Amino acid sequence: MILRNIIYYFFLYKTCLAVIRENFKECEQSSFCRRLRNLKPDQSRYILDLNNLQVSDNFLEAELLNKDENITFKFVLTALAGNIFRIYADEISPIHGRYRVQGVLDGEPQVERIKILKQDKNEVIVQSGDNKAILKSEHFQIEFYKSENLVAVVNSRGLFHIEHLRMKNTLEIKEGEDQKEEDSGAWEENFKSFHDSKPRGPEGVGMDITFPGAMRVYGLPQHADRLALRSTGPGGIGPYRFYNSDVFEYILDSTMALYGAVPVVYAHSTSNTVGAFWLNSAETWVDINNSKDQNMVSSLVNLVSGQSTENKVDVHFMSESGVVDFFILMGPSPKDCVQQYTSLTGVAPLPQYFTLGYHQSRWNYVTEDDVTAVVKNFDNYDLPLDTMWLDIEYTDGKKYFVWEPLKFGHPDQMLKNLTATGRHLVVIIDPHVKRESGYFLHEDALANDYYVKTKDGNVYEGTCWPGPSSYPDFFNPKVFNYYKNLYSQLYFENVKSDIMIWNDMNEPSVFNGPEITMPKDCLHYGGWEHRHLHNLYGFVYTAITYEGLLMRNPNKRPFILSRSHFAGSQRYAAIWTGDNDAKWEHMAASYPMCLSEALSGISFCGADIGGYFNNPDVELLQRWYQSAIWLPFFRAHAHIDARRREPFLFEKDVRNRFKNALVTRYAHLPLWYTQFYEHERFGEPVIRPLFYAYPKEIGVIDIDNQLLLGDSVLAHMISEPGQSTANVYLPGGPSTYWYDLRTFKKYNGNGFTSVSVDLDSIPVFYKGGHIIPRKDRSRRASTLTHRDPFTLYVALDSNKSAKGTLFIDDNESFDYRKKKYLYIQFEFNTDILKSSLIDDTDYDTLEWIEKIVILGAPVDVKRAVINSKSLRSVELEAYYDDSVLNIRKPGVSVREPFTIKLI
Ligand code: NBV
Repeated sequence: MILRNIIYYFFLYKTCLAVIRENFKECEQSSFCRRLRNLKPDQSRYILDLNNLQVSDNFLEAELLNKDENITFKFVLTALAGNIFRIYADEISPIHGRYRVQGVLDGEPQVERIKILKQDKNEVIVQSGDNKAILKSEHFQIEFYKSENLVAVVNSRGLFHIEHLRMKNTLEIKEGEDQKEEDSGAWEENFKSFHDSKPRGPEGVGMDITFPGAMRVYGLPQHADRLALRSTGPGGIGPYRFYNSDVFEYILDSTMALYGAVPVVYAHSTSNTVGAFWLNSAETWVDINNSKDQNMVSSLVNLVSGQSTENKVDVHFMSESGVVDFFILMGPSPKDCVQQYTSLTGVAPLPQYFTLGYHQSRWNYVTEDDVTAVVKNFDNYDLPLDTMWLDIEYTDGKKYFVWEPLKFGHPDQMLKNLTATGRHLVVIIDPHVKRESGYFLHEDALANDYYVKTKDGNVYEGTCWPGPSSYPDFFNPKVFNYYKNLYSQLYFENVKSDIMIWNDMNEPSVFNGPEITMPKDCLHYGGWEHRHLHNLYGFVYTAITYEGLLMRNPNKRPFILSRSHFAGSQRYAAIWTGDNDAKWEHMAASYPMCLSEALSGISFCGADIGGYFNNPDVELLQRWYQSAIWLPFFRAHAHIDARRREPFLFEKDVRNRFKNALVTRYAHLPLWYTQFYEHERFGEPVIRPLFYAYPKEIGVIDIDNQLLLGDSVLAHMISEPGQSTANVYLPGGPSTYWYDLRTFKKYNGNGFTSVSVDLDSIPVFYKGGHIIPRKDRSRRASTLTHRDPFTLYVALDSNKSAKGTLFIDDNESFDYRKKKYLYIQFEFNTDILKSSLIDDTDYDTLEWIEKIVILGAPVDVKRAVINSKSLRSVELEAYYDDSVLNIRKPGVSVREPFTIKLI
């Protein structure tokens, strides 16, 4: 049976069939989703009892009565720092406590003062800063106002619901449940299984929120969908699902669950943005209803009757279990909302510099010699490369932490060879454990009771790559501690701080489990069922890896790539878009998918270049490299059956195009690095959709084939073969300048603009008003560029001015947190370029400024004069290349403030 499952799964992977849709549930097959989704709107069953309100400095508490069932719940509204409200609802003295998500918030959020403006039995008005919440007793509704404008209404359609064991209505529905739910724990079964015989469920929770005035809603990664979320039904595409799953060759334009879950939405109009974060780790479905979406029945009816509908978006969250813990991010801009969200769930710590370079992976580089040969070929053809990756075949029979002895018998030597040329190594570690006697991990787990259990209390056994496997219960603090230690022991001993980690299959993937994962009635630490915390399993696993790598070397910034993720994963890992396909559409999906993650806190995102399954044609592969250099995580990866496609394998002109893409990426690494530093410091995404930076511009709300790196670079993906022109949207209005990176030709931000394209590159623009720091000397690896000088690209705006920043430190340690860094500001006005240090810090670097390139430069400049403390006053050569002004060799250290005057 087990063997049959492995063969079946392997066969699927081998033959590259598209995802089997039937393996994964629709809402109708998830009984709680069906129940919550079928609630009749506008019949709120709840009353907020405002007669017995308890008010403190920061929150108010009241009882919430389900009047149909006569059950009361506890309700709390808290004001949080930075324009956030938190809504919490739970049972009062429950038989079994409900699961509360642990470890996702980056510490306890800071609270903010509230003031009660009005209070009677029907209504309470709460003020916090310029935000107001009006709580209405009847129908239980909360209206949220930003500066007197209504921006969100919680329970606007009366779909708020907390299922309760004692609810007769829910129990009636339960009797009609189909058997589908059984494999993931029919309630009846469940009732008997839990510690004592008292029943536990149903315990679904649902909440609806309406955003009046909203034109679009974004967020909710991970889905292979467009950036702007679509209306989901009824009768439409079905709700967006969160149930972290191993879906290979996933379908596009789909609301199906993928590997990660970040339940945050941003509702946006050209005058306001507001967000909502639903903190729940159980299976969750989200319905969207955009009043202006032509698929929606209501807007069609209005269209026919000639009425125009108001803009508004309704969102309905439905989870299988847990408490109601819901945050309203009051905006009012997209930037404010994202910063509010990252203030709750945290930011990514600055990654090591090399992790922003190029990563070369495939399943698998088969021997140590293979690894060496690939690197050598990169060198032979002068192609930059920072990191080699080893997939599962490097392990001894899929026993993680053990090297395959024949093909990978000298890992320390292999690593030394790599580091000698400035390269790095990442190896895969998956969470399933091979059930083989003698395997230390399995023996330890059995001896110490570390595994997840079945509902009957036996060790749970599933099937994964090694065959029969069990799954450590990472929620158990003992397991957490044991496992993190593995990273400083065992084979990592000799090669202590240099191997970084890739965590895969951590949804967790179980080949023979329901929906290719663990049954929902499996038991975890504390008696929680898998259903309660499924979406957190991969998150906790990466937290362990992060701590393990830190233990191994506390002063080296860990790098982890994780497939499964949840809100807050940015604190531990980069992610990627999983097993995509070598198709144009899959490449196109990489921009909206990573943009959606970036808005949801996870900036460090990429897609397998070339497509994981199948073989891309040469044009697609070129375009893929050209667009991927503008995504934060830059890795080529391929399935075991895909043909080798490393850039050096191609003929000269194609190879040169790969090289150009790689060199362009490497030239911009100082900018990427600075952006990541600023992400950590300010909580803004590293890559951004256009609406984020131009919230008032209506034309950008659906654009997701373009992205912004920080606020200075705009990239437009070429996602069709044979394209010779591109319709690029240049935002900002006529007085905004955009300089084409290929020609430095200046364009105005007049919206859609046709530009010509050839095979050599995709359209990329620098925004006028920005200074972009680059390292233009091409090297084999980023590590070898650390002493190289900078070139500053000064792209002038219509006022002849520009600004930019540059962050410099040792590129790998945490010393930047001890003031060992330089954070430099460059500013150009009319004819003077000035540098200054933003913070009172220092870092002893040899880097210097080699050249200044001014786009949109003043005419007739003859020369320039630099002034700095050590140089005093030195005359510099200035010359034009067409309209571009170059200043040669300022020769000043980046550490030293300077001014350069054009004469
Ligand atoms: O470890 C093998 C693969 C890996 O190459 C891929 O990137 C992951 O997404 N892994 C999934 C397991 C099986 C894939 C068919």
